[in-house]
Amino acid sequence: MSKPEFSKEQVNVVFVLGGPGAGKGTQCSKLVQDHDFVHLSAGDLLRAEQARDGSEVGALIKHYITEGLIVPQEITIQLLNNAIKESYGRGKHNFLIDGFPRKMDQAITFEEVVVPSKFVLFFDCPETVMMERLMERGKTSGRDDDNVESIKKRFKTFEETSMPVVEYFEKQGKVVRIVCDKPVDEVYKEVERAINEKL
Ligand code: UP5
Ligand code: MG
Repeated sequence: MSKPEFSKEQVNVVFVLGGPGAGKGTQCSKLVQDHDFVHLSAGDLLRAEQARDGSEVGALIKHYITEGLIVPQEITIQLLNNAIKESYGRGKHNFLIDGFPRKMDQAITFEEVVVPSKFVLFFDCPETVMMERLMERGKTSGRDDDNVESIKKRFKTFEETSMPVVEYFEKQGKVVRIVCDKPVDEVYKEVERAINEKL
């Protein structure tokens, strides 16, 4: 087996997982303001690739996202690897990888090929709360997947495909579970505590 691109000494990777609308992006943005992190949202990278003129995989990405399905790992891992390399070249070492890995194959390949993660922040939030947040955001977000049909599909994929990833890391003792059904700043206090303890 080949070595990962980066070692754990060179790069700190924190995976930020949780259901659609749990608040991953919101909390990562706050962490970036107060700490020396680069925030890489796999969903944002995929949406940017979808919108890029001349992208050969744009239509495929749009289909997967609208259906709430997981885009084939080759595409997402390459986008993440490129983004990490680019930031590392600018002297950055700490990365929040938001919304990834959300399928077992991605978890294993990323750690084999790019870098093993340090730990996982898992945002735990009831579906009713996430649905409310996403429907509200959908009024202005312009996201192809912020509508009831897509949201229900995203919830199903999260339960069936992404929760096994959380359980896989839980067995390794790498997961910090954070309850997210609280105001943003209260959630953030717990997030910061986890970061200060674990990194
Ligand atoms: N909000 C946030 N926190 C709040 C709080 N504590 N109290 C009250 N309101 C709160 O938040 C969502 C909304 O809730 C916002 O309006 C916010 O103000 C409010 P946000 O921080 O955006 O939540 P987040 O968890 O980031 O929700 P998001 O919709 O981005 O999560 P998803 O996981 O669904 O989306 P992502 O962009 O990661 O992925 C989209 C799709 O891309 C996937 O469904 C999949 O098709 C594809 N994908 C892949 O195929 N592979 C990947 O590796 C990643 C994505
Ligand atoms: Mg997000």
